[in-house]
Amino acid sequence: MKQTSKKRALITGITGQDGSYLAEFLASKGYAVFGMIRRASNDPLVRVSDLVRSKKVTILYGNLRDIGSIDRVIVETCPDEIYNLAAQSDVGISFKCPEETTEVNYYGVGRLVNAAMKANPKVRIYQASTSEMFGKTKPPQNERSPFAPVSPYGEAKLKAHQDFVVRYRDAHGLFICSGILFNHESPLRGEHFVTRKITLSMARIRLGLQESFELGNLDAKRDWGYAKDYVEMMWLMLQQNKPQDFVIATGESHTVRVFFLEAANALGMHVSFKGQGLKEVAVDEDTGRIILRINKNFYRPLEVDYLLGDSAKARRALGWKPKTKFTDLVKIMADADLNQVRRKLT
Ligand code: NAP
Ligand code: F7E
Repeated sequence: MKQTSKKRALITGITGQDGSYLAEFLASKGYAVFGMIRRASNDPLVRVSDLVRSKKVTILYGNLRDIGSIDRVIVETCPDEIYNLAAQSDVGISFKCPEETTEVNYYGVGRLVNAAMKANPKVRIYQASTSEMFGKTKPPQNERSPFAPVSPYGEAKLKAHQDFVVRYRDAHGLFICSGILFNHESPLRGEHFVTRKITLSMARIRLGLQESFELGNLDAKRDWGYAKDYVEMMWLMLQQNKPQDFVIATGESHTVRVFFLEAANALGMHVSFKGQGLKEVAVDEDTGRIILRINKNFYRPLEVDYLLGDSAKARRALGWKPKTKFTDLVKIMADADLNQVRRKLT
């Protein structure tokens, strides 16, 4: 009987939130999974699942800033599919480090795509594009909406989408797709993103380990989904007959303020807001203590006010349906942080 060899998938950014979930998903589909990581001064695998830490995923050192390392990783892994999740993904930081952001999120994509295409013109590539490319565009946003990014992060991602996804598909017949994903969160989310900052801080306040914390703009609206639900769509995009771009979103949008209130609710806390503008605070009704203050340093020089995705195309073509409701997502994150903080106490 003819042995069918395993499909080979290379994930860049495997140490991040999506990389970890995607590695688990692809391994469950029977793929040989390879992950590219960059050198760090401490354990780069702290945030990821046991599977990524286990020998079931092959880890290789490489950096999107280093063409030699990318060439070597591609030669050593011979991937059928590449998922480019590596990025400087923090929008706020992109205003402070625009050059690093452009270097990784734009030029890095070009290095990877060129190296991959040279090694195997039939390779299939997923590019992690983003709702930040819509920026100031009026909601709801879909694949036909104009792009209007306001941050160096959004700009670099948009240029990568235009130059290395759309143009390479047209000019070279490359199988490359952009997943235009709206915000997606989980217990593996980096601690500086607003959702995880809220659930982690609130869990610590609830257990008496922290008095208060600070946020910036409470009125920005985001379409927040559950990261674990989103990674399957990355894979499905690469299984289609034709490469195409898809918006993936829940179609529901909430303010940061509502996320905070929902997290308090999930942790059994009673909170209320008092005051206005930079003087606004949130008070824990049970203790009378101020637990949240506004700090203007957490505001961005330019803000994306309102993101709300229309994923009708993905619903039709990929059968996409978000499985996890907003309140369940907040509960999953709040419970995970409460348990994690409790575990550290014992
Ligand atoms: P994340 O947790 O911040 O992970 C980013 C990954 O990129 C990390 O593994 C990081 O490695 C790696 N990386 C950064 N610079 C690199 C470089 N120069 N060379 C190689 N690797 C590098 O991000 P995520 O939330 O999982 O998001 C995954 C991708 O989707 C990103 O491209 C992001 O821009 C995009 N995206 C995310 C969302 C969202 O809501 N999560 C929405 C739309 C698009 P270290 O661990 O060493 O830092
Ligand atoms: O901010 C506001 C902030 O940093 C959300 C990345 O994954 O999703 C993410 O980008 C909102 C913004 O995510 C704080 O001003 C208030 O309006 O959690 P965030 P993001 O900027 O939406 C997109 C789709 C990506 O592609 C990105 O890679 O929350 N906000 N106070 C705050 N944000 C942070 N981080 N910290 C605060 O204290």
